[in-house]
Amino acid sequence: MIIRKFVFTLMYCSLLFVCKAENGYELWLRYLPINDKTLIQKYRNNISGVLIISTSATIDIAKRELTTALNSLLRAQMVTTEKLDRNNLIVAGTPSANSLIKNAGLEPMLNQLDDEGFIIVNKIINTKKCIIITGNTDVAVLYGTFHFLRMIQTGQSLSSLQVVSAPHVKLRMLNHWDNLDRTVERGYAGSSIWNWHTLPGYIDPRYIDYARANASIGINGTVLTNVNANAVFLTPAYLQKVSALADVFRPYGIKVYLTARFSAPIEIGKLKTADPLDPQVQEWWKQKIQEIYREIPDFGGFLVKANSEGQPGPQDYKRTHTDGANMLADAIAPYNGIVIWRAFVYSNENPVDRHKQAYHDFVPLDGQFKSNVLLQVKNGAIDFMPREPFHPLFGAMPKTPLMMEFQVTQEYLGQGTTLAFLAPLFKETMESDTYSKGKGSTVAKVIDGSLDRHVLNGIAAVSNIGSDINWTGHPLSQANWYALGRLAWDHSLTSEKIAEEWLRMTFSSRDEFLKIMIPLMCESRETVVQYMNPLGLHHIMGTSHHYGPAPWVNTLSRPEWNPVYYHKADSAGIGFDRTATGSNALSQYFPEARKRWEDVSTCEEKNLLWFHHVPWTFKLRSGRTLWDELCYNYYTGASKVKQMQVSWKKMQPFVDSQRFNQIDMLFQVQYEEALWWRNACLLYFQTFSSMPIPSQYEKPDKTLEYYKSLRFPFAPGI
Ligand code: GCW
Repeated sequence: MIIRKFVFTLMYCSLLFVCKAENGYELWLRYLPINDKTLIQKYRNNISGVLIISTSATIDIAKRELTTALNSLLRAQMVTTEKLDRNNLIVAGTPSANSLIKNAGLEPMLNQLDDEGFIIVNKIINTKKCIIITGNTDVAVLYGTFHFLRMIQTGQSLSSLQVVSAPHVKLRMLNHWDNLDRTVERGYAGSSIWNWHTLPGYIDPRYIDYARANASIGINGTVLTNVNANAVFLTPAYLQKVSALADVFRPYGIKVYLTARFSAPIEIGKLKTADPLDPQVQEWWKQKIQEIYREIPDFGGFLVKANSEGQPGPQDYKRTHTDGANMLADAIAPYNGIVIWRAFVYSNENPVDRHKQAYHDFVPLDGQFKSNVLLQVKNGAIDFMPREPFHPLFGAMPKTPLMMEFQVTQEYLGQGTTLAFLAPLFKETMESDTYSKGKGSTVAKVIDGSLDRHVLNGIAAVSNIGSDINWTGHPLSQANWYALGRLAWDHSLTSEKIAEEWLRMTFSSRDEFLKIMIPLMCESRETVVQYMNPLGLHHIMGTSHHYGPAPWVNTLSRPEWNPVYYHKADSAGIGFDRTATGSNALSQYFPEARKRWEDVSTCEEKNLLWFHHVPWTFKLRSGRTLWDELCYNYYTGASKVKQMQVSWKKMQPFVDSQRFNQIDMLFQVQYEEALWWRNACLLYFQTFSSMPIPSQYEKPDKTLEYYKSLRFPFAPGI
């Protein structure tokens, strides 16, 4: 009887352990015991315990993280002490709080660091071997702690440690497009994790886990609310709720920001106008900001979408974007707050190529923004497409700090059912050369402030986080949240390195697993491009929900909301002519950058139809005609999804069954969606090319009419 009870308890515990650890909730912070016997022994020989002097909530978090992680990873009970009484202690803290660190001779290195960078080194202090994790502030120590744990989770050596690491950009932020009613615009992972109704009284433990996950990858800011903003968030009751979240995030080094609805003075302030030059409006914002800082003394600032897609803004009063941004900037400056103004603007009254509109509106304003304003620019000029050339604003506004806006949520990349590892996309943009100050003026250098000497700089991304147990819906999409944080910290990291780190921590460090999965992850976004938007095609997704293909849509009131606006297929060919014979959007790039794109024969084929309207019979480098190349891409892309699926099946021995099965099923969904994209697009474009799908390919099994008839009124994220 007792034995049975024991066995049952054991089974129950292990079940609990497996479920809890393997539903994906733990993200990359699973800290499962290291399996490799030699490795674990090596680590045990090098680590005996943790010496941390408690001085703040942040330092306590570092201490807890180190001990729980090491106890589990090394299957050993770590000593915690405040005395250097043995060898192989991890000594973590700032020099000001810990005299051992102060006297360890690290000053020259510390002086080179900002207040977030950290150092991890081996030292002998008072004849005792130890590992020091330090930085100039508590949060730097926390970042160092997470880095140190990442080294152990990824099997790195701890002898001769010489890690000195500082973030490449100051603001590393998530933008949540979360609404009051907990819907998430373009969210595919359930509802918003912010439960506004039960805040501020109830602090969901998930808020803490959110902060911890972000701190582990260096994210230091979060915009809690949708850029399509609601003024209610600025009312006293909601500010209290925001304040409760800020209290949770503060020890993790994360500041909160809100989106400011430009018409708030009218909607909640009872004023007649929101004109930024009106003294009453200015006073209203001053009072509001004072109220915010009373609640949240370290409030980060505002993110503003103005005069874009129907949002109110200064142009409603014939004022400029600078009038609007500077009014808020002046009001928030006394508190060291900032204003992040978005450059995502285009207007249906404007017949000019949408690609050109933001540049046209903002370049003349360069140099006119207050010093606490950043302009947040999407990576490309259209809208988070699977592939976009870099936005021509990068490099074109040297006097204004431009902040990068990426999209981690996969609005246009298959949403919640598709694997598209986005590090290669982020890197492709960051490594693009704007030539604004000659060769080597990369987007990365514009963004990190090094090109034009901006102290204020940052990278933001639209979050993919929701209430799903695994946070991101698709388990493999966690990697995109991770990649964003890691690249914002250090944009020189390679996609392979990021994929490897994430896979080791989130799944398995087995060679057989990594050998397949690193390339699979790194090629996944290119595969999506290939079966959705090959050769520079763009924005041919289903209108409004952006789920699946609908290149035929031409009935919406705003021209640039119709896919036909973007592909311009006709009997002569396909593609958007953005050269001098067309919209001439290319003229917005620096000559060296645009040179290769201008000529159809030198333009990289991956961007061909982005910049050119090309005849169906045009010969590409492969020797195939454009039509055949299009077929080749759609068919190859879809078959690559099949290959991913087959490869994933072989990963079963290395992955827990829950996540294995979920991903396995999602690959099947993705495969069916890839076939849908392939068939629907080719059947539709064939009505213009009048050319056959090459005979080696299986024929689409459904008609174009069938694909056109599909409707998704309840697709998520709208
Ligand atoms: O990508 C588009 C989305 C909108 C979004 C807009 C923006 C928040 O379809 O849902 O609105 O961009 O970035 O403002």
